[in-house]
Amino acid sequence: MPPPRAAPLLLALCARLCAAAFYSRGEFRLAGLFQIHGLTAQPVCARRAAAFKSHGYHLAQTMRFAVEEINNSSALLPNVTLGYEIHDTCTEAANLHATLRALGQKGRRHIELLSALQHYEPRAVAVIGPAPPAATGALIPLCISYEASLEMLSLKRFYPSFLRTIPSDGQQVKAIALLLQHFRWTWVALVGSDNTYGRDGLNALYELLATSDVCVAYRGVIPATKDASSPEFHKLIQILVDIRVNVTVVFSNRRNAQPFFEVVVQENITGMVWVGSEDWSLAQTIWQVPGIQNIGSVIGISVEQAEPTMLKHLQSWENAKERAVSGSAGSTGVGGGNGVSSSEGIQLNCTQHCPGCHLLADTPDIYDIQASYNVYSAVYAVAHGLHDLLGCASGVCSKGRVYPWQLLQKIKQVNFSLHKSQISFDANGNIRKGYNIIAWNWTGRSWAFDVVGAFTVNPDQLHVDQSKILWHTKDHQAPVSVCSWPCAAGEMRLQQNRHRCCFSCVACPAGTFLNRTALYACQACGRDEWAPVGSETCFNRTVEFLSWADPLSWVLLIPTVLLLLLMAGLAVLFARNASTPVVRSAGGKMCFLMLGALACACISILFNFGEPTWLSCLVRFPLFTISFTVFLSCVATRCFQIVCIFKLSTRWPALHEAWQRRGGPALFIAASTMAQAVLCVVAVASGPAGPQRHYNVAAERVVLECGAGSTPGETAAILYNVLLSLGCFALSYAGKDLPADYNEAKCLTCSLLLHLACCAAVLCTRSAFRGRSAAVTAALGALGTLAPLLGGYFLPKGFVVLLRPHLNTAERFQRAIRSYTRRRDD
Ligand SMILES: *[C@@H]1O[C@H](CO)[C@@H](O)[C@H](O)[C@H]1NC(C)=O
Ligand SMILES: *[C@@H]1O[C@H](CO)[C@@H](O)[C@H](O)[C@H]1NC(C)=O
Ligand SMILES: *[C@@H]1O[C@H](CO)[C@@H](O)[C@H](O)[C@H]1NC(C)=O
Ligand SMILES: *[C@@H]1O[C@H](CO)[C@@H](O)[C@H](O)[C@H]1NC(C)=O
Ligand SMILES: *[C@@H]1O[C@H](CO)[C@@H](O)[C@H](O)[C@H]1NC(C)=O
Ligand SMILES: *[C@@H]1O[C@H](CO)[C@@H](O)[C@H](O)[C@H]1NC(C)=O
Ligand SMILES: *[C@@H]1O[C@H](CO)[C@@H](O)[C@H](O)[C@H]1NC(C)=O
Ligand SMILES: *[C@@H]1O[C@H](CO)[C@@H](O)[C@H](O)[C@H]1NC(C)=O
Ligand SMILES: CC(=O)N[C@H]1CO[C@H](CO)[C@@H](O)[C@@H]1O
Repeated sequence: MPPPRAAPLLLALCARLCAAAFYSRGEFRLAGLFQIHGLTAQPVCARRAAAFKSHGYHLAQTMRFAVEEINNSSALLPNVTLGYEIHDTCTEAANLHATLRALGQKGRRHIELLSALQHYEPRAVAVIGPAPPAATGALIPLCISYEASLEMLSLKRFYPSFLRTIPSDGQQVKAIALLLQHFRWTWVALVGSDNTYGRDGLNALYELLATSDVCVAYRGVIPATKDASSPEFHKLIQILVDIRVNVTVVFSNRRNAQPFFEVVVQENITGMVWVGSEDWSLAQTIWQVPGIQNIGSVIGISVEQAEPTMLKHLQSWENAKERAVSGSAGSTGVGGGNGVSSSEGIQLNCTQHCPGCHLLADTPDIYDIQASYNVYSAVYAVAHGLHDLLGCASGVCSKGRVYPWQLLQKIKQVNFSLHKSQISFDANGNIRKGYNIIAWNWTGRSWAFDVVGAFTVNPDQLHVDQSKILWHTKDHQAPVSVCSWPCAAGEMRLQQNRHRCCFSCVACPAGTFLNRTALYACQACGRDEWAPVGSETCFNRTVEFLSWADPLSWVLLIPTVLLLLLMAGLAVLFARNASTPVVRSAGGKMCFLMLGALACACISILFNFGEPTWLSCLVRFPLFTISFTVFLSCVATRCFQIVCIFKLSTRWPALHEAWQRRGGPALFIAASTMAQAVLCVVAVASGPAGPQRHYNVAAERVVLECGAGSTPGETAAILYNVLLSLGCFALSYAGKDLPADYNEAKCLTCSLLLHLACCAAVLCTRSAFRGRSAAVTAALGALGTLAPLLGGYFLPKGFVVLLRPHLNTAERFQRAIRSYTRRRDD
């Protein structure tokens, strides 16, 4: 990249104006660029009116001190002497020239040599300067800046050989963003100065905040005028008042911040928190603005405080120098110190004031101290790089040629501790260094500041001690700056306008929850979960079934077991008295089939308890229905037979004989059972088998049931049993006038009625009860069916067999039949 066309002209102008102010010989020379003379109106450095810049002077002194200290040191660069040449940059144009001059190759004109960077050996191995001049950014082989913080300089594409010992503004922006987030200030205004520093800083901050939960209510530019009465200022302040923010970030340099705060004071703005960028937050010109005490709280970013030991050494060294100067008063040249002499005559015009300059310099302010520590670090970084490059670690330094590009590589890798702080550079050549967070303190007689926190890099972290901040608020608590107050727990934010921070609150509906990491939408719960209205979590839905441990299970199990025991007892009793007329009239061997069927039906009740499984679901319904069909079929044949004996056998004896001989009862029972079995198979096959989870019965429960509930097949099977019962009912009713001992009619009719009522109840409530209650009703229904039938059919007979043996004789039966026949014949 060739230098811009204007450069030769500027060079011609400046070459005669500014040049090395101090220099010292050495094997390796460092160039330092400092603005020792300031120019305001005309770019003529030599004017006697040239303002003396104590800031630049302090920095130059620091560089001399650092070089001397390294020279004196036996550990760093042993037996190697460093030299320096310090140029007064005076102006931007002179800065360009001074840079080129410092890098000029011995004996050659600087413009030519720019073509062969690889082989060129400049007079100085490195330049320590305020900033790489814009035109030469890419050309300087090695430049370390002590005060250029622009984030743009991190772009290694444009500034490949640029390093700095001041943190980049990108870091500062991160620190400010973290600070706003720390205090939960989500409604803030940003104003920046109208220059690269302010614009770039504000842009970066704006972009960073866009990804956070902080909203920028307003973003403005401080007018570039120094005139505090300008209406633009008042308009800006008026906007800040109108948008009702309590926190304003001022990313500005000190020059532009001063009139801004003058207007803030004029407009009587109080009760605002001002977050300051590093350039103005400790600047004297700002805190000296009259009336600024009342503008609210000022919290600022400042470069980490310099190590005090270095300052003490520097000060005593300077004092020693000063004494030496006053000792040899009137001597020519600059400083007159050890190894320092003025160079050629033309430079004198630039430094004419200098014999007395240190006397003009007032005590360094905090800003000077930080910058001088940056210069000090830069010199040490170069020394450490050189130390590495020359192989001094082995004890002897090889004093060969040093090309800046070699040195650059080494400096980028340095990692050393300097007065307790660690110094190293990141990939972009920025020093790894954090910031202090400071707060203004007006409680004393004059302005003071407290360090209230720190921002440390790698990883980026902010630590703030809130108790050290003196807030302007009445309750001395951190002020609030929000657009909308946070929603209550479980309430979703409904954005009101283009700002995310302005919202209304809506409770999350049931079945959804608010994830605290996504506050703008409620999220649906999983299928096995539920949530009430306005919830922040989902709860597991309980899986519902009738468990064995349920007290209701016990209530149902006890009668079931008793019933089973009763059946067993009856079976034993009947087996012992199998030949008695009562047992024979009850059906003889068929009694055992009936009792067995009832027992099976009773056992099927047990499958209603516990978590439904494939087996229990598959067995439960068919076992009960088929067993019950067997029982009802037996009852039906019994009733039919009794009716036959007394009524049919006399009227149609042939029919009765055929029924008996061909095994009519057995055939009927088998056929009826087969029919029911087919119905059951259809019922099981038609619906989904096995346990099913039902999700829409209740919000907080998952109902675990067999199958899909009532299928048509099941209903048909139940109806078939109802039909059978009705048949039994009709038959037993037909035999109601038969002899009492043969006649189960009264009890049986009663039990059948009870059974039918149970069936009706079960059929009607099938769809009303789900899960646990469905299992309970099923068990209850089965018990309600089985117990009356057992009681109505077998208990009276058992009672007679056991307690009324005198009624259980053949004679009594004969008599009964005879009396019946007589009655009928009458
Ligand atoms: C370097 O050593 C000389 C002589 O020993 C001493 O006067 C000077 O103050 C030292 N400089 C620094 C910076 O320590
Ligand atoms: C430094 O130089 C002196 C004399 O020139 C010599 O005696 C001494 O050994 C050297 N030290 C190192 C570490 O090179
Ligand atoms: C600010 O206060 C002063 C004195 O209290 C008053 O004279 C001045 O008009 C006020 N300025 C504004 C803009 O309110
Ligand atoms: C310094 O500048 C003045 C005029 O500004 C001039 O008269 C004088 O000769 C210059 N001195 C040197 C040493 O060039
Ligand atoms: C520098 O060295 C220190 C200790 O010697 C180490 O903790 C730190 O990680 C190093 N930094 C880098 C960037 O290598
Ligand atoms: C600013 O602070 C006041 C008083 O502390 C408070 O009432 C107001 O809501 C705050 N404004 C914002 C935007 O937070
Ligand atoms: C909330 O959202 C985050 C990120 O999207 C996710 O990691 C987390 O698991 C969610 N929390 C809940 C309870 O779902
Ligand atoms: C919810 O259920 C899941 C698995 O089903 C289990 O891991 C989790 O611990 C349960 N959560 C609670 C709060 O019980
Ligand atoms: C600038 C400075 O202090 N230079 C000195 C460096 O150290 C050597 C010897 O150690 C001296 O000769 C230089 O004057």
